[in-house]
Amino acid sequence: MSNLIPAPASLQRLGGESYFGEIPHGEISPGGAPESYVLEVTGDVVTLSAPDEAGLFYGRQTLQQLRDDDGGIAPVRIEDAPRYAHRGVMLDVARHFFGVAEIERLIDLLALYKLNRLHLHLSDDQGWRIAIRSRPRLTRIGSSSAVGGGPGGHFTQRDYRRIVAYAAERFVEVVPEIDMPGHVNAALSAYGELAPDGMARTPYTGIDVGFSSLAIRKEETYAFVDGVLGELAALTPAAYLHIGGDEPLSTDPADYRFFVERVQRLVRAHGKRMLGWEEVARAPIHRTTLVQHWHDPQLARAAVARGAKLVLSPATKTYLDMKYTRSSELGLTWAGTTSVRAAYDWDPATLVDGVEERDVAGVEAPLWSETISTRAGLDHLAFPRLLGVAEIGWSPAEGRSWREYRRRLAAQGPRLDALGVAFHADPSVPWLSAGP
Ligand code: TNX
Repeated sequence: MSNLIPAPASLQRLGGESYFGEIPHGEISPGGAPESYVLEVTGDVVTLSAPDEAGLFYGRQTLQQLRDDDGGIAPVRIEDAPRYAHRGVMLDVARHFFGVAEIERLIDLLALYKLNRLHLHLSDDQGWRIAIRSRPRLTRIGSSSAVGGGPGGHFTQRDYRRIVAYAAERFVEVVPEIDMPGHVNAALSAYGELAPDGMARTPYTGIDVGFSSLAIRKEETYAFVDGVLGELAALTPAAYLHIGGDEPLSTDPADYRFFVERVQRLVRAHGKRMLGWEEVARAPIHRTTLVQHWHDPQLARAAVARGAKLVLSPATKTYLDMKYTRSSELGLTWAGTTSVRAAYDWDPATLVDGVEERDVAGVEAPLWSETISTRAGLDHLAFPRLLGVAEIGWSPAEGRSWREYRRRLAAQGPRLDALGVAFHADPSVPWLSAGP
């Protein structure tokens, strides 16, 4: 069934009185897919069972979504399971920094819509956002800049652990990204010896990409990368470390392949799997590496040919930083404009020729932050488009249609209002008013 309630085709309505009691925790019962659940509501009782705690959690989320305005839940039976294991959002905290409170609020919203990955883009040309004990200048120097010259900021390791724990309580895994070998101006402002010419860079506050690179043939670079990845691996319970790898426009192609292969070995030596933007498929990647498709169908096919699976983040559909329309105030347009409909009206199994359902680990919506620095800006770009991506990640393709979805999305308006989410009330959706 769908994760935006109610989905008419996929839940079985039962007769009788509504249920007004508490929502139970539910019971673990073996069998069934990970994160799945079965629930039944009658006037007297709710039964909820799942093979794991995540499934119980999602069952409770559904029950909450089923409550009507009077607090009742109409009798129903639901058997529900996610289509993909990876259902994510990425937040770029490097171009503009967002602090712990904003991240925790975002995690709450992810959990409500059954998203289970938060990918944090922790470094870029404009700022380095996570404290690394062995390299104190990364944050002392590298975190003080941001796009447009804002104040910057960073997470202490304690902050990061707190985010990871908060997320885990809501069955969200944090995937940290250190973007390399390009997008490293902030790191080079702190440790000039890592630059190809050995010269420290000045902080960067613009939004161009592709001008920086680590020195690929210096051993010092791998000591640095190993130190950073080691600390991150120790802080991160999730299976994956994201090494970026996008837009290596200032790195020689052979050097790039050498770098990715070497860093992949470091990731694996720290007991993790590698995740990288699609460009990493140019290198001989391992089949346990996940490749994040954003743009180029050929690289997606190259990744699959190497036996790797894909996280689908097509820029034309899932980039939450694209403007809704030409007249939107916030956002970029390099991939075009993305309507609420366009963000929903696609299917992972048919997105890229030569990429089949079995090649897809999941979907992820990236929110790059060149044009946003506030909660309101984040809300506006992410909502409601993120809900569409969440549904694509969870629900089967059969029975999904924009005509039907837009009505269920409309019903989320009052809910988002109640949560204080400053969503974009796009005119293509017949929003319900928030009530009297
Ligand atoms: C491309 S897509 C980037 C980012 C920008 C984004 C803006 C990708 C892996 N890299 O560096 O922030 O476009 O939309």
